[in-house]
Amino acid sequence: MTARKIILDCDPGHDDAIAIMLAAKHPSIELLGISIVAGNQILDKTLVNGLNVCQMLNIDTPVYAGMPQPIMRQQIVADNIHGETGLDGPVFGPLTRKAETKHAVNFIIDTLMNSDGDITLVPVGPLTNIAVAMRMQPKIIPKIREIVLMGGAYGTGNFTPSAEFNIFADPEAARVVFTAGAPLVMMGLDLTHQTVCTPDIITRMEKAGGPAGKLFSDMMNFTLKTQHDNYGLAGGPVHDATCVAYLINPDAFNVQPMFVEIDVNSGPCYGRTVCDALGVLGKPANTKVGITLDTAWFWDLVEDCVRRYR
Ligand SMILES: [Ca+2]
Repeated sequence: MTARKIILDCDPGHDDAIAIMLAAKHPSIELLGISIVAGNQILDKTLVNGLNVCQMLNIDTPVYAGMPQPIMRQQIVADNIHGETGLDGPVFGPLTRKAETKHAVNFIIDTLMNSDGDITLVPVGPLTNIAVAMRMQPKIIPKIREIVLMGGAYGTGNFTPSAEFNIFADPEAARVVFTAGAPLVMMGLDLTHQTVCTPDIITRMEKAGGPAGKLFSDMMNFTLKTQHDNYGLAGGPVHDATCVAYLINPDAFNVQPMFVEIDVNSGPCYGRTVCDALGVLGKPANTKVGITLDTAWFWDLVEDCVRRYR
């Protein structure tokens, strides 16, 4: 089997770091680059976090800095969940790892334009980088094999009652991406909340050992508290890692094709992913929406990837 070529577009972020962990080492994935966007924190911080994770785990994948601001709305961050740095918990050594000089949007455009249509985009933060790339060079759109994103929900949101953070942080960008016509897979909160990382999981990854086991534990012990305090959850879901897991084994997931559109009106549903689960609109489905995953398989996969770092 040839490895699936992906660009991981992220805003690290605790669960982003675990997505990086999976994508960089699993043999089914060829990680072409990591593009960073503002989201969980401002870009200066998410970039440093991405570089810190790569440095600590000896991941030599190129890292690119992208959009520092959403397209239209005023910037928001998720410091309630991810802390002041955007990746509170672990202690990193002095950072020597540097980002590439090329802008992330140009990296995405050039990589897709030079490809044979075999590259999958995996955006797990606000969709700003992807939307700007699509607007700057629309010819990339037919080149995209698939977009497997973390964001949204068909049920309730987590940043407003209607909206999930990644989409709410840049609804206009999400609108661009969801109307582009590229094949979409959406891992929303309904699915990602099935990956709540409870203390027994943290202990398991700690025991798996190595730098990734320690990083996993230092990170997830932090979100254990913030997710509980904010949402009453028994631990931090590792939302973003589900997208990489899906690409490794889509058979471990149940997805339902739906017509999904993004509410960009300035009311209480701003940033909502409106999912036509019952097909009442009669419009063709544009998105495969994640419903359930095999959680036992998922944690085995995470442990397997943790063990690959020594
Ligand atoms: Ca993220």
